[in-house]
Amino acid sequence: MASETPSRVGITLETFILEGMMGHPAATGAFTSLLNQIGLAAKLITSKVRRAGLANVLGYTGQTNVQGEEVQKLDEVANETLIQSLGRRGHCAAIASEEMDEILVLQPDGRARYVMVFDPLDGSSNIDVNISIGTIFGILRRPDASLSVSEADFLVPGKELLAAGYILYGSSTMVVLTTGVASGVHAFTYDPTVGEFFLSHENIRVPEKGKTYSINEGNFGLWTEPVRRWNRWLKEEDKATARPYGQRYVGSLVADAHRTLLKGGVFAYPSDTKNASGKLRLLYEANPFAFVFEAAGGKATTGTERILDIVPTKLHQRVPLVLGSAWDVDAFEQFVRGER
Ligand code: AFP
Repeated sequence: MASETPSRVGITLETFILEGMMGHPAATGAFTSLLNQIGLAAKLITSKVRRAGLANVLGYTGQTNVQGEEVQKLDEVANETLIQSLGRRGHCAAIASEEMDEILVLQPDGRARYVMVFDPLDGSSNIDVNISIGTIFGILRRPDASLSVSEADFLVPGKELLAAGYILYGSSTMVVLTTGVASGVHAFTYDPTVGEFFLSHENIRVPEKGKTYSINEGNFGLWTEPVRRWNRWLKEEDKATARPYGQRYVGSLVADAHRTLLKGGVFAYPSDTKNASGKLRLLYEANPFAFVFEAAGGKATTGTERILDIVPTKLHQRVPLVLGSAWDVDAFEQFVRGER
């Protein structure tokens, strides 16, 4: 009888990474070190996020606190924390951040073979109301490390990602990480009493079909007709397909996508008359999540095209994003094609 792989639930993020991300060929010392630096940044940012509510006591952002120090905006703090953590070991040649207009070179010589994309604090308009926010990241290998690092290193399709994931600052802090389909998606929950992330959700699989949808429904009047028809269809009664679906929308991609990853269903931010190319950013939001969802057995599309196939033309490119359970994403595409 074939023996089952023993569960690793309970091991620390650091041990998990050191064990080689399940034999991923790219898991060299440099790559594992980079992943560990993300773990470190997650600890540093979470400690700042958890004190954010005290900004009201210590001084509002942009103002001077009782110690006479300028209180920095939390998304800037998260951005700087990531830059410092990733710059420390010299393995990251450059970063592209949602917070910065251009790439930032961290290591100009050819020894650094990786670049990173991130949205340091996504959903930041939710900070003031104490609702979940997150950090999203992706790691790419430089096509040719002997050339000077440039924007071209970042303008590659999401299917080239070596690793991607996010940090969710929710009721607990969680790091969700994957190096692709072969290694699966794993979540690590932070124990603040010992200052470690522990593997809590091993090999996450998105349910094949869900029963919730997540969308800013206030945009109904701005959507295209196929999107409106899909939305009305979700609310019709049909026992066989578990409709009507429930509606859940936080307005923080990390929170909405994380729930969709665990519970199934569909998250959508389609194009509309206000945002002709959608609202979310391809490099910092759509690609890392598409990589995570595909590695967990789900799908991610613009409605007409697989997200991970898109060749970016600029750093801050926006894209319509629909991700979730395979059945639910397929249904959205069928509406767009006029098949339903
Ligand atoms: P903020 O970072 O400005 O709060 O935007 C969050 C976000 O980029 C993403 O996390 C949400 O899914 C999406 O925007 C919400 O957009 P709407 O407010 O238009 O629904």
